Amino acid sequence: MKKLVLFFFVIAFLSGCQMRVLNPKSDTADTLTDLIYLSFGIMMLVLIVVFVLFVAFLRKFRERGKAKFDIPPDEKENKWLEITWTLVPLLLIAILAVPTVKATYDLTSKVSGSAEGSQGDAMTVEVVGQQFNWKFTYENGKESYDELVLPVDQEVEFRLTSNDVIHSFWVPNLSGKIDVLPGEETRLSFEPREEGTFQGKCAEFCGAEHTLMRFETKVVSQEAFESWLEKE
Ligand SMILES: [Cu+2]
Repeated sequence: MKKLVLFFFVIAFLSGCQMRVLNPKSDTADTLTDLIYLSFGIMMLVLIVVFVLFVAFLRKFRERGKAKFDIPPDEKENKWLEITWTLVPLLLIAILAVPTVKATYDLTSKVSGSAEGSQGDAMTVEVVGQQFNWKFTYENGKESYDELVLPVDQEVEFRLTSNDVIHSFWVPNLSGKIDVLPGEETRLSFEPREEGTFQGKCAEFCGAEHTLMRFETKVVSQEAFESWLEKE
């Protein structure tokens, strides 16, 4: 048992686990992280109830000394027990489903809303994924490779497409994943709320050098962004 615990900590340490998903730095990422905590909470609730009952039953029905434990007669029907174990999972799924569906619609309408021009203040960045790098094109035509620079506190809408195979655009601190498809445009939007450098990557196995398909997302002040944008 001790070895198993040690093994777990060594693996967790060596994996360089950074928990970026649980360290949100944008409005979109906040929503997603809340959902993770909610589902984790429900899971822990179920886990604790099951384990407490498990241990309680083990104690209650254990064999004591030499006295043999009599197997009780089968329970044929128990209306209230059956209602309980039907309703409780339904209730838990409802608690999880309602905010999940709401968040999904909110995040989708955020993007499709700006397509109709109702969110005129969002900045647009065109993203092209290709084996094995990322190209970002800004509104003034400036291009950058594997380096995404964004102003803080500014809604950004990404329009993504691929030059070859299917990729997936992912900055764990800032947003969920979005598929990047050849011959089709997908969209994603978020508003970074803190300056800093965040690791981005391709989250869809796309070939031999897929692991090299990383990029840096630098969230900087509005002024720093303007001067970067004007720089050749
Ligand atoms: Cu890729």
